[in-house]
Amino acid sequence: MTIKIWNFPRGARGVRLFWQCEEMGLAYQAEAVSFPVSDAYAKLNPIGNVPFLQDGEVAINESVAIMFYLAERYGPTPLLPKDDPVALARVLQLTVFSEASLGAFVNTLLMAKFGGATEADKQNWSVRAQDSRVDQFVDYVVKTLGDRPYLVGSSLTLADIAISTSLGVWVGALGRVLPPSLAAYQERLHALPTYQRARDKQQR
Ligand SMILES: N[C@@H](CCC(=O)N[C@@H](CS)C(=O)NCC(=O)O)C(=O)O
Repeated sequence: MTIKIWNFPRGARGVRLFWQCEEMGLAYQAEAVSFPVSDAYAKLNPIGNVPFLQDGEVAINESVAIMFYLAERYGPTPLLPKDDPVALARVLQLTVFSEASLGAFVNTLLMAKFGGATEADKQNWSVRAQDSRVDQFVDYVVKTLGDRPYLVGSSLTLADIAISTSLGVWVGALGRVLPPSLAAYQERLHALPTYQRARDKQQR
């Protein structure tokens, strides 16, 4: 049985999953999805987005759900520390926050930037409100990280993989600039061999 992870050629959230597999030593296959998606892909994943995972009879979307699935199905893993309830709760909270708050708001900003018909659309009240909310979210990550190397405890967790990916989309697709402590954090994470192998799996 092979874990298959479907992703767009430049889909950051698919790399998030490749990275987790690399960390956990899981074999996986990266499957390319073209945009707009084919009818065949829409049959597999009717919502038509990426990433999407197939693992035997399991077929799911939502990258954070896939992260928890992989950790639960193939763990235990230090990425999801279960012995310490405080650390476990924080990892769960920050990993969900990476998409439910940060990633979701960044996605709507992307829609406004690339889909807004007029400058007024691209800068409407909702866009401005979400932009400033994302600034608050980023500031929250700065405060949560403090001067520590990882968001929770003393080693990499799902929270780092998840949040670093959403920050990468904010910077890469929206051209925002990370505060210095997060820029250094991102640089450290991107130097990890597991991240580099994941990024190299990415179809360009
Ligand atoms: N919350 C979802 C977001 C997925 C998402 O927005 N994926 C992007 C690519 S990174 C995408 O497929 N965009 C096109 C679309 O949603 O149709 C997740 O974490 O999987």
